[in-house]
Amino acid sequence: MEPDQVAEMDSRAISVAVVGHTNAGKTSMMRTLLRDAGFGQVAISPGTTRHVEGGSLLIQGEVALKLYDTPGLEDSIGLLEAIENIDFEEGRRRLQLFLEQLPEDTEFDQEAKVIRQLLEDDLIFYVIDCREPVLGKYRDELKIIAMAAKPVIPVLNFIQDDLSQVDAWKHSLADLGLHAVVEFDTVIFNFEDEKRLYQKMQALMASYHDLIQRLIDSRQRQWNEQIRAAQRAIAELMVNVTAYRQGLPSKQASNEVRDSLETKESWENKDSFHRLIRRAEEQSIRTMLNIFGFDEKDVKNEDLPITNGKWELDLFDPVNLKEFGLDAGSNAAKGAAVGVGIDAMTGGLTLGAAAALGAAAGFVWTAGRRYRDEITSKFTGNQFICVDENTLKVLWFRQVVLLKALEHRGHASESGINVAAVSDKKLPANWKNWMHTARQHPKWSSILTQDEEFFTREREKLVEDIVRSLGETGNVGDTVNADT
Ligand SMILES: Nc1nc2c(ncn2[C@@H]2O[C@H](COP(=O)(O)OP(=O)(O)O)[C@@H](O)[C@H]2O)c(=O)[nH]1
Ligand SMILES: [Mg+2]
Repeated sequence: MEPDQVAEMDSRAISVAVVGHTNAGKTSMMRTLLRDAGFGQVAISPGTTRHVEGGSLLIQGEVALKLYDTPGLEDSIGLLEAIENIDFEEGRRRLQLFLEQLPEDTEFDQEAKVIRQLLEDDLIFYVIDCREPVLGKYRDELKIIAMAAKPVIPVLNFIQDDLSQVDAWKHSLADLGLHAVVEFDTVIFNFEDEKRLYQKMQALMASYHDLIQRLIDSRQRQWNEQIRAAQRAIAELMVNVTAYRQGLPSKQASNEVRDSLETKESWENKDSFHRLIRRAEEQSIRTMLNIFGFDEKDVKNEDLPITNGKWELDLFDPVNLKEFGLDAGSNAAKGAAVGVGIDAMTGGLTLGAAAALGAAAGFVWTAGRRYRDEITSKFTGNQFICVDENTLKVLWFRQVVLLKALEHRGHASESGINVAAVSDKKLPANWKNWMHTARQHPKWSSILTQDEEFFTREREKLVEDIVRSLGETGNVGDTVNADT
């Protein structure tokens, strides 16, 4: 870019007036753009926002965009009449005169605040509830807004609603010379829609091109980082839980556990075992909510704000298996306790085979160091309790659908996290390998402790493999069916 052009580029923050009819979703839009569920007040009743309230979008700590939420325009027909009574042609001056001549006890108290904001700000977002037909009152609102002579971006809200009339609105807006329309549902969030909003700004405000580009880049970076951090949280959880095991003191005790698992009697450590795994899941959920900036106050220990079917279920509730289309298998058929299995698989070998390997190796452990505990345990009679594979699958699906739900949750959303039915019940292609690898490395689990063997290159590789598959598929997986 030429130096003289640089001089023309504006790097001041852009101020935006968010205006529109009452209940169109102005405050909701603020919340979603600011990623702040606590901004302002949102309600179905009119006149919830009575004052102008502002919030900022930052690029590396510096304000790039100032957004001003305004009270709703209620009586736009009366307001337009009052403004048109002012004998002055040019729009902006007319609005100024209207404000100057306003009596103390005016009925247009709220509207005056909006008009002041229209005159002050650089750009206007006109928020539309597009479930509404294009009525005269909206045309009147737009006439008033046009007098401010600022670029206007009509924002079509409630686009996901069955009643929405997106095309009719676009048509009418085009009639009024407004073409830079965006569709932006303030409750169901879509990052690409937000990006399009900034791109429309860029098209309308050439002198701010670079600043807006930096804003787009910064938001994109932040979004990518959030997704990646959430994917890592899932991968870490899976490795931690899969690798986790509890030793059983003696062969006799383990036989008792095996019996009790198969007869559904309670095994005395079962509750604490379940608690540990549940806690790991809850921590991961909390981490993900935090990553996406959702309110910590909604997250109580056993009362996660996750509703609809499977999410109200405890991780170990057998109903999960059906919800996720998993085969309950032989354990459930026997009425065995859910969620715990005896690790008879020692690095993919049965205990008998591991013992044979140990014997064949003549206790030379270099070839199978990681089997040492298991092989030793065979001789000393120890066995291990671990999380059974069905529970691992349930854990995986729950995390994956949670991530999808959070990616599309606007900060104006008032309902619990709505997790739609899992359409794709496929596991990632490498699922078996991953689980197998994690099982072989009990020290990779941070469920209870982290020792020096925790942060190994091999573990990191496994975590990154899982992250990659979460990023690649965009859905739950490719080729392996959950039931296999
Ligand atoms: N389903 C849905 N509800 C929305 C949407 N935008 C706003 N709402 C709800 O509509 C009501 C009014 O929203 P609010 O942001 O207070 O409107 P304002 O008066 O323009 O500030 C609130 O109950 C919001 O939760 C949307 O895009 N979809
Ligand atoms: Mg409001």
